Amino acid sequence: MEQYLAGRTLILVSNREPYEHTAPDAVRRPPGGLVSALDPTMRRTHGTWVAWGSGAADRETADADGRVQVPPEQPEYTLRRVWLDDADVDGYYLGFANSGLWPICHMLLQHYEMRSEHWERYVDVNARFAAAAADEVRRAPSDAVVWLQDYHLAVAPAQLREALDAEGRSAFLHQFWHIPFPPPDILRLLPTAAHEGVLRGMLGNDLLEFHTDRYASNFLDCVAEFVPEAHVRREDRSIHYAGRDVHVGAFPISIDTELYESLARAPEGARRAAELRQQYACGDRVLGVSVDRIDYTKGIPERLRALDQLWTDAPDLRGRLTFLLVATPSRSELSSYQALEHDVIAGVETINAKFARDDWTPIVLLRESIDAADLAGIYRAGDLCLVSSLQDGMNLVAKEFIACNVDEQGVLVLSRLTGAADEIEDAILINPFNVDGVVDGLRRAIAMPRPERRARMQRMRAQLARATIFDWLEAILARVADLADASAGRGAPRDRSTLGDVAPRPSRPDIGAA
Ligand code: ADQ
Repeated sequence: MEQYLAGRTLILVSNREPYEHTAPDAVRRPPGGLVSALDPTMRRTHGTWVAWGSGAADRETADADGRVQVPPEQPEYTLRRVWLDDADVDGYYLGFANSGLWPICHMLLQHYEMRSEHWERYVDVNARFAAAAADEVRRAPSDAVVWLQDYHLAVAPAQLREALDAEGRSAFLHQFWHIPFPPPDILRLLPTAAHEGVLRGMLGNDLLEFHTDRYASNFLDCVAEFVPEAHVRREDRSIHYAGRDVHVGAFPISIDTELYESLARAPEGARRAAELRQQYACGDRVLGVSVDRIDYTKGIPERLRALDQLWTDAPDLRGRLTFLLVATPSRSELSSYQALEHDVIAGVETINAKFARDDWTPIVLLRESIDAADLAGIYRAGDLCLVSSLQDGMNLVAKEFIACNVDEQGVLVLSRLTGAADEIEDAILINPFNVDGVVDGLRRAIAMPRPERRARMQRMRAQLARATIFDWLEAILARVADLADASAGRGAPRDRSTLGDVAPRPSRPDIGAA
């Protein structure tokens, strides 16, 4: 991975930090694939990670500039913390990012709430991230590559660019957008200052990375419509803006496939899978699973409606199909998320009251956070996994299920409104808004003969093994190297076929065509 940086200093900027001090001598590592994939790269390249210092003991463990060396037990890179107070968290994080941009980008307008003061706070907090990143660029021992993450930081790239330009400094700026990007008619529902501000902010980057071609095209369409002075070139997916070229590409994110597979095969995962199968899937009984944060984008009430309909239409599945629903509370500070959690619990209770028998409960609800080994066992045990997102940038659960399905008997029933559906070819695709279609998809999954299950799962596993999170990272860093070399006059861009060799991909998504 390091070869792509060619001696440049990597500065990562994200909302969440990779190490949170809960006490002076206690560190929490947030779960999640992104931190696990990027932390080793940071350790090897000794760069800097700029993020919100959210831990109770973060201030006392950092210096006056908010800097602390991590990992604490063996320091290898710098974590630069940005401090937010409660009003910042309310306005920037819970407000504009999660009540404004999140529902707009997922096109779920009934959840959209806009307050001018949230937008103002968002711009202000982004400026603080940008100032911290600019300071790290100044301190960097070599040319800097700044990699921003996600929708929390849409405005920061332009703010950072402006700060660097004012000092005559340059750095390569790029951003990965983890959620969908909406078409112009949806983005325009943000007030003019906000939708133009988001676009102009993102145009501060040299390269913008989305999961799919669709999101990349939506972004180009929005720029063409709302930023009149930008010149959009769809043929090579670039934008000429403010005297620079901004490149746009599709880079579908993935998971550490080998890690999930080894967890599913390890004694703990295998034991958990065997227990679940013994309890719920003996003989002709069937176990369905799902795993999500409780978020309205994930389509959990829609999933419950489909299950209700399935057990209503197919009495033979009562007592036969058990559904293990793992649904962990998230963003509980927001009342809409609390209400959703309440609805999910009530929905499960209603279905269970309607169909349960003395020896059978239709839906088993697990609301806690599950550790990785346990999760791998749950995925391994599932005869089917139902992903019913109403919109989802990628959806890593679909990929985790495939990686853990080492017995090759599981069927993936996948919403066609996820980024994953553009990539995974052997899932049963459903539209979560269409209850009958979901019921039909579930019935097909349950009835699918074993040889077909195996053949589909084998193809999905082979495809996933060629497109892991490390391939994703490598594809992005290779593209960054090409563009940064070209703009520094270090020669022609790398041969695209080389990039293909480094990071082979399934055929449909484009890994950032030039
Ligand atoms: P999320 O919306 O969080 O991510 P997703 O991609 O499904 O959605 O990732 C969720 C992660 O949380 C998975 O790794 C899953 O295993 C884990 N998880 C969920 N419930 C859990 C539980 N109870 N216990 C333990 N782990 C649990 C955003 C976008 C996605 C995009 C990712 C990555 O919304 O579309 O795929 O970022 O870019």
